[in-house]
Amino acid sequence: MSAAQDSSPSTSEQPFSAESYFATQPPPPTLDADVRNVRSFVSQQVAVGRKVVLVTSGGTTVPLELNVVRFLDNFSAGTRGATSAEYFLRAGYAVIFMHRQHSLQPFSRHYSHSTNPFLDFLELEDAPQEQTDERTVIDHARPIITVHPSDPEHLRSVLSAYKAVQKAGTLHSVTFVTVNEYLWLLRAVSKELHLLGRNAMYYLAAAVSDFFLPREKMSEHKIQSGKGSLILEMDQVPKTLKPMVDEWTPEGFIVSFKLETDTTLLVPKARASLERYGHQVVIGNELHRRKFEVVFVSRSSSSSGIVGYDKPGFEETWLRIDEKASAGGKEIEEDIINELVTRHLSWIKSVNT
Ligand code: PAZ
Repeated sequence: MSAAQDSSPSTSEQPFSAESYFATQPPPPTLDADVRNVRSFVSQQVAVGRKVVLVTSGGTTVPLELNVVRFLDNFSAGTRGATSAEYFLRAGYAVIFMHRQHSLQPFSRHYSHSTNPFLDFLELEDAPQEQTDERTVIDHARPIITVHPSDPEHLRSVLSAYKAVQKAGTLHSVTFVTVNEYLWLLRAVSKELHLLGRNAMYYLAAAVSDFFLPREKMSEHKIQSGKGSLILEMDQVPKTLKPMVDEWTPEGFIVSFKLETDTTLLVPKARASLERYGHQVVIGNELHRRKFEVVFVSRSSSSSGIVGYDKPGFEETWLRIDEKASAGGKEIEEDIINELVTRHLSWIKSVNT
């Protein structure tokens, strides 16, 4: 039976709340192991008093079948998340990098198959032949591999940052593919980070689907063609910012992203999100300009910050980089992370004032 032909009554005429979602949709089988690893990483960071940021990155999929052949995907290469993770590491944070499997990752992103294929840096050279006596020549036959990067200085600096992070043990990766895996992981990891109180930051750059097919509405087998058009009715993915702020990690410094294709919507939608969920910052970005400009929207310092108590005022800060500078290697994430590190610090200090 296809999803379109499923005649079972909709279980979700009311949109899913986070609570009803987690009560009805199954956790991924790897969740417990993932949580154990995150817990051990977090306790190591707590022991040395390091701040931790959860970076989410890449797009989520929405499978259409239980034996999945087809799925809907969300746009995102994972560039924002992978790049930002490097700057957070440089700023002294430990990073939990929760990313879509096979999307870009910190450090290796510089040598992805499309931007800088690593094999193109490698050359095969004949091994020297060794003559043991007049008649015998040992031909080692295996050519030597030599590395010729186009920009050796760049490779050296990426490699040394990567090795330093490996040695310090400050980067921990967790992967998701589906929106369901993402939601379960987000809740579980946020609860683990709760231990850090204000020392935890959440940088939610993943492109998460707004709609999904609940398990009970999914076809078990591949949806068959030949019966006309496919009509799908999808449910709304529950909003996670509200329970994050209210329950999972009330002390965390939470930064969400808002992607639009119409720039004029960025600020009003970011304000609405802050008003509705009560977190700290929304970073707005327009699809085609996202590498050159973003807008930080937050509650203005004059407002009480208590949602529903008074009408909050908002302030906007635009960060921009020159397109020429970008072509020369400047990354807007460097400025985004500098700004957030400053804001996070003053927010931590504000608890004592
Ligand atoms: O991964 P990428 O660099 O190609 O894109 C980053 C982004 C545009 C997905 C991110 O900056 C973002 O806006 N994430 C939130 C998307 C949203 O749900 O509105």
